[in-house]
Amino acid sequence: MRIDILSAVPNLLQGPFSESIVGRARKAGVVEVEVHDIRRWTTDKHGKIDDTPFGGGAGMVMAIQPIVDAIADLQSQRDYDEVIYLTPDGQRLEQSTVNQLSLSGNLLMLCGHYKGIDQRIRDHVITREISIGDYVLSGGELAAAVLADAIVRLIPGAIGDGESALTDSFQDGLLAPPVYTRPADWDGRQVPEVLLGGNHAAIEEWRMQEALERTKRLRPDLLDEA
Ligand code: 6GU
Repeated sequence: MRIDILSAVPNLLQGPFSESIVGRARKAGVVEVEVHDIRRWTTDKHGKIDDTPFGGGAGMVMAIQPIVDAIADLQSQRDYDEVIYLTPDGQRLEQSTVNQLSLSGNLLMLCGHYKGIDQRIRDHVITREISIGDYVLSGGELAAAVLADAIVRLIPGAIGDGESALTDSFQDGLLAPPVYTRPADWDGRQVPEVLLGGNHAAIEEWRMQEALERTKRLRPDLLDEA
């Protein structure tokens, strides 16, 4: 898979894609992630990438020219399955969307800034609009990092233990069960007996019960959906 990200603040995205699972997946050639500075495409002599809103009002709008030229340039090099705009008024991200996007070949992500982008780009160029929750970030970069991370960890080869992404919270509509490690007795607090016994059927049954109980208690809305 390849992920191209268009940003007005590309340096924000260096850290999240250099470490951990995404960093390793890039080094292993499982995924290519390229972050592009939108300024590279502006024809404005002062390097501007924003403009004033028609009709007046506070705040600036991202200029059309650099965005449209950047997307056209990237699209001339490869076909994108989706051109995604990260914006707080997009569709709220869920695991089902991440799963679907993880099957893509090429994804293009545009990080929103200021008051956003001209509505005509949203109507005619963008194929999907995503928000990562009902709160406002200073720009779409951190949201793009969240989205890319969630996608990349599902690509075969990104995670060493092939099973572990399948047992993530939300993959079966439930929160993940609790986990424990050594010591089995920590200042008198014991690890649940069943986990020490080596009865794998009993352990699986216990984990399912715990996942259900935890979901009922913390996220009953997930059970209503299922
Ligand atoms: Cl995608 N962008 C911004 N600026 N804020 C957000 C968001 C995106 N998702 C949630 N809040």
